[in-house]
Amino acid sequence: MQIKVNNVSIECVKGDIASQPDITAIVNAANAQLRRGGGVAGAIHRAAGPELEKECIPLGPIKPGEAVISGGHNLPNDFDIHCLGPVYGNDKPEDKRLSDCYRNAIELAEKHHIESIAFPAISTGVFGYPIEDATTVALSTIHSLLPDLKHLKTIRFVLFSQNDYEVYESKIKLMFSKK
Ligand code: AR6
Repeated sequence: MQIKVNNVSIECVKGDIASQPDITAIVNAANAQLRRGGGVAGAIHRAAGPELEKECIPLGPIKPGEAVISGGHNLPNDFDIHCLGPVYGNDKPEDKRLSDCYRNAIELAEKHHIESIAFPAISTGVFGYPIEDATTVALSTIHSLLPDLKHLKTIRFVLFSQNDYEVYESKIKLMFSKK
């Protein structure tokens, strides 16, 4: 689904974050060391090739809520933005740390004059953040940043499961349609 707000397209799709060829920057749900991992990080590093990890390791370690930017290497995207989400139950306050991820990623994208960005549902896999709450944090953070965007024209959320897609779809309608 897609909604246009303030001239920015807010989208959600069901799919693989590493297969978004029309997007300039994709976001990685990274680990602190910025090494290959499972889930999103595994898919991104597999598609990008070993040079991505070589570029990333010197940029780490990063703390929960932080974001760093690298090239896309063999991915179809020019950039990867690597965020470390909070481990649910550990990195408190989790909502603040998760919100920081989205805000820092958007700020990096704007700084590099990036027009389109795709996010996975950061922290909702191995890190255990409940999808409903994580979605509310992600969307309210993006909503609050919309008035300040100068370069970004597309913000896409890429969800792996049908359930996660439906959570995003209903919350996007709720939070963005009347604005
Ligand atoms: N494309 C889009 N979404 C995906 C993909 C994919 N290819 N694969 C999984 N998801 P996770 P986290 C969904 O665990 O919770 C890694 O090992 C998945 O269903 O990738 O932030 C890192 O190295 C879930 O909803 O990220 C870290 O150690 C969401 O993406 C740790 O896991 C995030 O799942 C980070 O954990």
